[in-house]
Amino acid sequence: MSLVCFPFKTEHVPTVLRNVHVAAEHPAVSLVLLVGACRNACFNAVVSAIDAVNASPTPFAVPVVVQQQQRVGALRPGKGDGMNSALDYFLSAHLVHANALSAPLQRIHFYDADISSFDASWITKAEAGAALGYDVVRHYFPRSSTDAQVTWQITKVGFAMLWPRTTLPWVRQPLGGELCLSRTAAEVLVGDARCRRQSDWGVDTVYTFVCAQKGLSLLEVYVPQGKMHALYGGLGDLKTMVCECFAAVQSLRGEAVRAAAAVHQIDPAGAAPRDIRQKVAYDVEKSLGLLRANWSARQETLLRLFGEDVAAPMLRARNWPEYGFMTERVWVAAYQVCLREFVRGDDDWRELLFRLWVARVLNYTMRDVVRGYEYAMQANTEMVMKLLVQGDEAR
Ligand code: GDX
Repeated sequence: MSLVCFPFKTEHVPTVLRNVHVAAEHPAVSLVLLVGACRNACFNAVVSAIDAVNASPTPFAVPVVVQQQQRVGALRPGKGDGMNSALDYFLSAHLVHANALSAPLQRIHFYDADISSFDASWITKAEAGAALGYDVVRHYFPRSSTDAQVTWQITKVGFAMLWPRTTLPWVRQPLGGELCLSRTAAEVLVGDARCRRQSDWGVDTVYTFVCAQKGLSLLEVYVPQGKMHALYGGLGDLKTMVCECFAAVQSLRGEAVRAAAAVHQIDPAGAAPRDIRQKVAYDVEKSLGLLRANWSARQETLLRLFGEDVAAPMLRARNWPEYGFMTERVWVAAYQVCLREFVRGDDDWRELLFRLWVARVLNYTMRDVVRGYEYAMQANTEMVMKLLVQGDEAR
């Protein structure tokens, strides 16, 4: 039997409640856990809404628990603390809920709380994969060509550069917040100091990495309807995520992963629906202004660590939004400098890394996305493939 966890911070409460109903009514689910970031207005509203259902003539059929996340890690308290708290709860839930649970729970599912396209099929697909014996089942789905730019430019590039011969660069959505772990996989993650420490957005990167390094088997299941959820405005909304996901890759760079140690199967994808193909995931005009914002004299000095092909146009971008220079080749070279030099807690480094990434996303948007959905998605894939070949040639 399974636990479904929704980590949440500030979300539309009716959407959260709808998703709780979906999970609680699923025949494979014995417990639903909502892990809130803090006791904010959303947290209180979720507690009241759950209490109201339980006091009604049609209460939930399984226990629905709302908890504030524990402080588990050592970095910014964020979604990582939420997920790690949920794993702890999962492992001992049969002791806390001895009346409702006759045995230890076998699987834990994670879903972002804000998915408006969430339905029972997400759980059913993951359960079917887990029943085949996979330790980890991850969901993947069609995404807009301008979405997932933390995944493509930060995580996939880093995984391909650092571990080209492993399954890591092939994980479709390595940052995805929708996944199902067997009890064995949960025990592996709880027992790993790197996962416990990662309290911020880097948690998805580290979970994905540790699962591959420890040889856990992985199935990626396809969700054709995609993930409809609250979208961001400008790329500025992603600054913290960019820096924390990059820092997570950087923190792992000295680690060894055995080539193709783990079983990894991918359910084939279907054609992306029209609304996803046509969606522009971020506000381009708003994002252009980011290239000019928040410069400091020290950042200008730090730019000297990069080649002239990065430093000169970045300096010009203080006055005029230049991004044409940030081709894949230039981005890969800049990424390597950042891997060596970036300092997680240093605001100037965070601004600089973020702005380099903005230039890269704008370059990709104006050069590849404008040529159509297939062209853009192919460009993303080819960027990763080229790195794999280069990694191999460098051996
Ligand atoms: N408990 C807890 N604590 N929950 C949080 C926190 C936190 O500090 N911060 C966010 N959440 C919840 C949030 O309410 C939502 O349910 C979920 O975590 C995801 O957050 P959201 O702001 O919707 O993230 P976004 O931008 O949609 O990114 C998600 O998808 C990315 C991806 O698939 O690429 C998120 O799951 C990322 O981890 C993932 O990389």
